[in-house]
Amino acid sequence: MSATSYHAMWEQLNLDIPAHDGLLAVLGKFYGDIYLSQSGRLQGMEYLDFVLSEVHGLRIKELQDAKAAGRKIIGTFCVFVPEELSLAAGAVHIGLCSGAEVGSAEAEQLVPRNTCALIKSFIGFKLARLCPFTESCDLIIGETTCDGKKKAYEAFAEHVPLEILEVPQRKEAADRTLWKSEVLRLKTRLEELTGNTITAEKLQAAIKLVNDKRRALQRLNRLRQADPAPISGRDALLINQVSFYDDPVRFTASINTLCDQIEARIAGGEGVAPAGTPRLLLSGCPMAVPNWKLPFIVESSGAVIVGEESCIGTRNTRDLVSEEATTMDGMIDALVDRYLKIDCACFTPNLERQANIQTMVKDLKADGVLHYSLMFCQPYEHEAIKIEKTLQQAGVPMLAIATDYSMEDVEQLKTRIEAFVEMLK
Ligand code: BJ8
Repeated sequence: MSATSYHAMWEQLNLDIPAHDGLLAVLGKFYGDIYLSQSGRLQGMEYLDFVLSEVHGLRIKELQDAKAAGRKIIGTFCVFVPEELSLAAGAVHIGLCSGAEVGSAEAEQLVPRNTCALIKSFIGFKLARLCPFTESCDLIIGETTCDGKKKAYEAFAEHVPLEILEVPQRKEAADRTLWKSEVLRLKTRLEELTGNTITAEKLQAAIKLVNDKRRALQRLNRLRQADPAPISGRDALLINQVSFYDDPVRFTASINTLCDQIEARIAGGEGVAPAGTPRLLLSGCPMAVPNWKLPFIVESSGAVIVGEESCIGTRNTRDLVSEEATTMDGMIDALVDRYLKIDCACFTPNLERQANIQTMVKDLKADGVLHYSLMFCQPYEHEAIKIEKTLQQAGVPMLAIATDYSMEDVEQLKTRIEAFVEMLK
C-alpha cells in the first residue's frame, strides 16, 4: 500500500495520519502474506493487486476528482441499496469497508460490546478517522435489515450524513408495495442531492452497466465449476470485494479479461490445486475488505474454496435486473423485483436461501459447506442451524464457524477446518 504521495489528500480528508500510515503498513504485510504468497496466480490478478495497493490512494484521488467535477459520492453497507439509481443520478456508488478490527474501543462508546464485528468496524473506521471512503461520502445510505445495523445507524447518523432505506422483513404483496415506495423515495432523494433528474434513458443505461458487472462475475462463478479449480477462493473473494468500490466499467472489462485467461487455463487442464482437492462452498455473512482470515485458513488446510454464497459473492450477482422495460415505471418495477429476490437472512421466512445453497453445491461440485457467521449476528447464526439440517438430509457435510475479525482464534479454527477437510477426503 503506497502512502507517501497521498498525505496531503488524506490530511484534507481529516484522517488520523500516523494511525492511517500504521493501518496501511499492517494491511500491506497482511496482503503480501495472504495474496502475493500464492503460487500459480493468473496474470489478470495483477490488476486486482494494483487496485488493492491503491485502495486508499489512486481510487480516493479519483473520487476527489469526481467531486471536483460536481459528482456526488454515495456510500452503502448493504447490497439492498440499488447502485443503478446512484449511477443514473450521475453519482459514484461505493460499498464502504467494514472488514477490519479498527477503532473498536471508540465504537463501543456508541454500540454495545456484543455487536457484530462488521458494525463495530464501520463505526470504528469513522470514529478513529481511518477511512478515506467514508470521509469522501456526500451521503451514506443505511437500511433497516438486522436489528444491529438499524440501531447502530441511529448513533452513526450523528457522525455522517445518513439516509435510511426501509427494507421489508417479508416478501408479501404489502412488503413489495412498501419496498417500491422506498425505491421511489431514494430516487427523489438522489435527484435532490445531485441536482440531476433520473431520466428513463439514464436509468436504462445504469441498469445495463450494473448488469454487465454482474454478468462478468456470473461468468467467473461458472468457470469455477471446473476441477481442478482454476482460481483460488482468496482471489475470487478479492474480486468480489473490489467490485464494490472500483469504477464499474473498468472493473467489468478487467474481469472479462481475467475470465478469458481462466478459460485458457481450464482448456489446458491446469488449476491452483490438484484435481480432487476437497472443494468447499463458503456460505453466510459478507466478508468485507480486508476480511481474508477464513479463506486463508481454509486454503492453507488442504481445501480450495469454489464459491461464496454471500453478499460479497453470489447474493449480489445471482439476479440481473430485467432489461425489457423502456419506461420509467417499468424499470422501477424491474429494480423492485430484482432487489426483492435477495435472500438475506434478515427475511422471514427465507427458504430461497436454502434452495440457492443446494443449487450452488451441485453446480460447483462442492464436497462440503463452510458456514460462516460473525459472532453476535443473530440472522445468520439462526439460519446456520436450519441450513445444516437441510444439507444433512441431502448428504452434504457442513461445518459452522462463528468468528470475528481478531486473530486470536486462528489456531483453533485451523484445527477444526483441517479436521473437516480430512473428513471430506
Ligand atoms: S443483504 S447480509 S449486506 S444486511 S453480520 S450487520 S446481518 S449482525 S451484513 Fe448484510 Fe445487507 Fe443482508 Fe447482505 Fe447484521 Fe449479521 Fe452484522 Fe450483517
